[in-house]
Amino acid sequence: MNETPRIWRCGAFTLSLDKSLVMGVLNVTPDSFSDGGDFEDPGRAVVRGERIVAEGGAIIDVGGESTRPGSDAVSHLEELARVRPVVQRLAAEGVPVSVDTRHATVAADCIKAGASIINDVSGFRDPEMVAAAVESDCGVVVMHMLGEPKTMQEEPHYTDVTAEVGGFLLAQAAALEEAGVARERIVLDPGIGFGKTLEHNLALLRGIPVLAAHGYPILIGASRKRFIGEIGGEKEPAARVGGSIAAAVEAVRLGAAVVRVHDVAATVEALAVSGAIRG
Ligand code: PMM
Repeated sequence: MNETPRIWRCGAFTLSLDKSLVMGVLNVTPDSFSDGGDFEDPGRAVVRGERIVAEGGAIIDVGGESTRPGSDAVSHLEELARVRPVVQRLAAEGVPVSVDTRHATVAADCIKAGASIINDVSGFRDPEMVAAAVESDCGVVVMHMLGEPKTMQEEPHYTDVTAEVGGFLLAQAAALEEAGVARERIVLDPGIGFGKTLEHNLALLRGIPVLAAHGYPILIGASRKRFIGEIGGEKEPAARVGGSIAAAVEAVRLGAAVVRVHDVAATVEALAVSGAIRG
């Protein structure tokens, strides 16, 4: 067991983890499950990114490929054309920008355009993604996903979900460190909803303290996800605000360092109050 670093090194930024960080979601896709189509136009996407920061978000996570269950992959060129102008303009404003991609060429080009973090939902399984991280000094988010988005929700099965997901994340982190990515650049994410049932998601959230005890900061992305609708009964993802805030507050209380959310202002306010109560 290791001491968790109190900082996250992300390119030019050294983010303090003494307080939890909110990462705001900016999907520049036509088909993401809760905000698909809203920010396809780069100008509107940049305005949304600026709003994330104004509302207290510490990081803007820009994604150009929907990874919702059943979604089709887009071409790397198409993905890059969506994200690059947005990354470039927001990074130029001096904000930490992360690029949510599974593709090394997209990651490398976005780093050149000013991104500070690679957020890889396939957990750096591709050696070229590892190389893209090694060749830069960006932060990395290593996320667990069972298989591929197209099929991941087809009867996902684990013998011990927390042990298996934790084992994968720790092995990937060790491989990244071995390749030359400093520990202080690495954040782990159990991948809520990525090949997981409601029970799997709850087990992973309850298991945050066990994963955090290994010494890497933890990121949780539960915002608006299907399991929140399953519990609360809300079918419309954008209306799952209460459940999303509850998940973010609980995740931080259990030890998450970063939460990835759509409803930035409400989450920042909730975390300020829950943090004050905890002292
Ligand atoms: N979830 C989505 C996309 N990217 N990245 C990380 N690190 N963790 C997540 O949980 C995650 C992610 C899917 O949600 P969206 O369609 O609302 O972006």
